[in-house]
Amino acid sequence: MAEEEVYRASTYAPVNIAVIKYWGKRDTKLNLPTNSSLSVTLSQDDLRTHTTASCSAQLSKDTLLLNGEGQDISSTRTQACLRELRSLRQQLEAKHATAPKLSQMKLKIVSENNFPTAAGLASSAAGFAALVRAVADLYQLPASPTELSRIARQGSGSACRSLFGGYAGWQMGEKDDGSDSVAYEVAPASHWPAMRAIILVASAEKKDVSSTAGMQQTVATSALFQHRANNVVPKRMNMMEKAMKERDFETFATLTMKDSNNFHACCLDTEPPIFYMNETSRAAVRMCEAINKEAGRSICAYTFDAGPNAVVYYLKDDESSVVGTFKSMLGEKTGWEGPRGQAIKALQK
Ligand code: 2P0
Repeated sequence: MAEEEVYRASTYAPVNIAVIKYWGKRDTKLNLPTNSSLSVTLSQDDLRTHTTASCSAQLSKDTLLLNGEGQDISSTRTQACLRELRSLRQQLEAKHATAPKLSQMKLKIVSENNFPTAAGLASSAAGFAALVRAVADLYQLPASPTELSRIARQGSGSACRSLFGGYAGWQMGEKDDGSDSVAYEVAPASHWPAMRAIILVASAEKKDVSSTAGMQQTVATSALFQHRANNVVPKRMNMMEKAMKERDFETFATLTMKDSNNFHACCLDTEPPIFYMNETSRAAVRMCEAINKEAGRSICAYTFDAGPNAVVYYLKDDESSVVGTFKSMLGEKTGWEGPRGQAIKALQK
């Protein structure tokens, strides 16, 4: 009988690491940012969330399971995503009288991350992107990745970029309702197959200041941040997009490192100051600088998010110079910790 039928859809969404960072909201409810951003999506084989969404008339409440543990689904962010998706499904059901009334059924969402929690990677980006696409697939919504990115952004800002593979941008938009604050594809992963990344795990501990709280402290107190949002990032967006499209690694590397440093300078300029990088992170910066100096050009680029772990981008041909040097440093036990030989390679093809 139709009432007992279980409807189900599964999908993957990758982790993305920003090279022009999102930091600051102009609307905290809708996660509307104060500047646009750009990211590189890590390979789905390495770092991704797998999510299955199902619904049936038998379910009595919405549930969300992450890595086998029940999660609080009542948060306003998750509720905003589910409300939008149900509303789109209702519109579809109104148009097609024979479509089953999935919008009236409760949802069961089951997610698994394939990367170790110890990596200290923000999983909210891949998590919300996978959740939104799994439910959209379940509801058979004719929604484009752009439309889904508008919904995922309400779960977590950076999640909108994980709806696209490869090189993705998030345009800040201008409208108060957020309808133009969406992600877009700059280039697919296949555009630059030599790109590689390694994640150096400096600490697996939870960060002191969450991104959500930290960025609003910065917005409220840092004059440097105003300069970043108004003057620095808009210029870098164009330059970085061009570097990605032209596969210009040196420009990509220079801008990636400069933007990471500019973001962390704004954190330091916040009252009270926010320290995400630690002594081990700074050792990675020095190591990249030394590798680039030795090569006579930028062959690796570090970037740090709201935590001490480094993501280092490099090209396949420079693997031995970059990874080899880091491996020898890691072998000396300089404070790096983490699974899989203390460093996680991502973007392996
Ligand atoms: C980014 N980060 O662009 C930047 C760089 C951290 C540093 O996006 O409040 O978890 O959920 O919108 O997306 C982390 O912030 O914040 C982040 P919310 P989110 O990737």
